[in-house]
Amino acid sequence: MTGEPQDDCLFCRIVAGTIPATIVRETETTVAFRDINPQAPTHVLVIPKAHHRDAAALAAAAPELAADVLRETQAVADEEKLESYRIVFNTGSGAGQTVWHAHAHVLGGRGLDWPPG
Ligand code: D5M
Repeated sequence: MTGEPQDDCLFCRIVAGTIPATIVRETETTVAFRDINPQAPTHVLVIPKAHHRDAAALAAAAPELAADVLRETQAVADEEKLESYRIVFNTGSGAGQTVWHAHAHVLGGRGLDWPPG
């Protein structure tokens, strides 16, 4: 069920501490950790602690939590001293989503092309 921890969800396990991650920030409702396969000098994922399968489900079920995630992306950008950066929510497999727990990518520290691939 949306919002409930899922035993088979990688990011729920990171929230629970049963899979290690390099955590850079944590709030009551969110965790931010370094991506295991970084695509830029700074590549941090910000997730809600509650399980929602993607950004659309998160925004529909828990808009205040979605706002917490967005606020945390900005806190990460500040801490990492990023002047320009990109916030990405890959939503759906056609957009490259591979982990089905909503997450924002914070990418920066290099020039970023537009449009993305
Ligand atoms: O992004 C999913 C991202 O999750 C992808 O960039 C790799 C990252 N990932 C996968 N496993 C881990 C662990 N264990 N720690 C940190 N980061 C991880 P998507 O938008 O779904 O393609």
